[in-house]
Amino acid sequence: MFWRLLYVFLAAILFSSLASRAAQPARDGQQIIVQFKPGADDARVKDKVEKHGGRVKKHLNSQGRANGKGPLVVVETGEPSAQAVEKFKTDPDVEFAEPDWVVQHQTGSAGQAVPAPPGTASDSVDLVDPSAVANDTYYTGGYLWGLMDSGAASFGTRASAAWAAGYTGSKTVYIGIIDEGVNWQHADLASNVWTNPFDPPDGIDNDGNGYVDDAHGWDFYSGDSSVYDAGGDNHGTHVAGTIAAAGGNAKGVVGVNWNATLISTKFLGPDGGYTSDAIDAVDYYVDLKKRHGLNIVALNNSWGGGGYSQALHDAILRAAKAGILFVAAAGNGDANGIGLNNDSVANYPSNYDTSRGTSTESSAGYNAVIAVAAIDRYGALGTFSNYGSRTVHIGAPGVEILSTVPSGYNYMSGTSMATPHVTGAAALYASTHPGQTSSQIRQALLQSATPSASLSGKSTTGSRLNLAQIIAPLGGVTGGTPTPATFGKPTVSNGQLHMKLAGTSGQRYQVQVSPDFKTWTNLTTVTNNTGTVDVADSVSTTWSKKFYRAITL
Ligand SMILES: [Ca+2]
Ligand SMILES: [Ca+2]
Ligand SMILES: [Ca+2]
Ligand SMILES: [Ca+2]
Repeated sequence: MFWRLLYVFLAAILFSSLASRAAQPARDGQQIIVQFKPGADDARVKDKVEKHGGRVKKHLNSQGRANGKGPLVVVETGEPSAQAVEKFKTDPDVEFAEPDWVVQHQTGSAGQAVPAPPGTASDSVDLVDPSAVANDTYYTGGYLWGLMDSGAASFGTRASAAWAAGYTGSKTVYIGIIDEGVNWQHADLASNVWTNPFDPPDGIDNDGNGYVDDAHGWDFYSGDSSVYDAGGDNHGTHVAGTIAAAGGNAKGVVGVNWNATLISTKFLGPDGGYTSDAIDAVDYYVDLKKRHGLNIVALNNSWGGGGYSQALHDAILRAAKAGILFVAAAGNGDANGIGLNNDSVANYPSNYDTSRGTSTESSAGYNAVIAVAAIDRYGALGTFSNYGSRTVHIGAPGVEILSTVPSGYNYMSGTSMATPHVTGAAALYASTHPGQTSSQIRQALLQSATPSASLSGKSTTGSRLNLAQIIAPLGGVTGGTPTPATFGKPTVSNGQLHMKLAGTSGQRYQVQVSPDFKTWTNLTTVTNNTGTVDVADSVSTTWSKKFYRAITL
């Protein structure tokens, strides 16, 4: 009797803790996930499911099958999932059964007026990036605090320092976005969205991955190939822009990466999404990486909710073994939006750990999960942001983040917005360190982070993301440190472009020019004797844009 009472008491505590998380969503299916043992074939699975009063909704496209695992199945139960799970658990053909948790994206308030796009660049400014970093108008207007570098006091990621050193990402780095869909036609995203070369749109699943014409990814929410559906997908499109909105196109925003290749898997709709669809999404990327060799570096997971899922843990373990990082939002607090301690009550998926295996999938030998808390522009932890000295790894900008949405640009706040800064950092780092393993990339991101009072005792590193620290020290520029933000606005006279270069008096500079921020050519050397010095260049050019930078000699 005593033990029975104790059990009930514990269950009550767990239940109340879970209940204090985000409110239960409408898409609360009476459905469960069942992992069958290897011997069970499809007919046996169907029999067993019907015997327990359920219906096979679908077979997951589990990569586990390749490793000799049995079928992984979503079952519609017609009764509360907890009740159904108990029935299946005791079946000798079943490895494990669990609720198919409904999860939500992790965005807090979005309420903030969007500034008008700061003046469309004039002809002369279009030719020259006055800050010598990025010419995207919301960047030059100072709205993208999360990417900026205003010196030691900056709480942004200082991505601009990496750009100034010439590192702006690469199309050969692939990132998976498991979220709502992404508007792949957005003018500031289109150039960085993946088009599947293995499955042209012809009504046939040419690459045999189970998804017909998955041209830009797959929509697991609706079970179709359109990863963007008009009227929604704000959150997924916003996340995509922070990772890799096109940079240097004199338009809108810029992502941590100016260039990258984004692959969208939609599984969230207005009423959330099922964990089973997230599992299929993870395996979708594992398949692309394993069969086609795509350099998929990380998956962005700005969502969460529900309880532990062994089936999802197994999928993340499979991804980790394929060298794919799993970057996850720490979560946005309780029903009142007050941040919670993930050490006390686990938040999923950010609390998964791939250094630990399960009864069905062995350890990956390292943790591929990076759990991300949100900070604001003053370095404070977002009031909504979850934290955890053992379970949250790093902080990143997540309050008042301006990025792409289907209709243009908008602000959003949440650990959802912090997460893509870290995913973007993994991509940028991978583009500059091509030989590194996922474990090394993760270690580099965490070790180079900057200690922050607000994250001390609230994360394993006690630190915030710092791209100046992780990427800029690579150098790659001989003769000194690039000095961004030192050019004045250009003027044109007598066929010459003139810019004032401000800097240290007496300093000599090598001025370089580039059409794409990648290849730099020496233009001239100048010595700054009076605080500013005039730099001149011909206006005639075959390039559509010109970027300038100055390097101390
Ligand atoms: Ca096709
Ligand atoms: Ca396909
Ligand atoms: Ca769709
Ligand atoms: Ca842009």
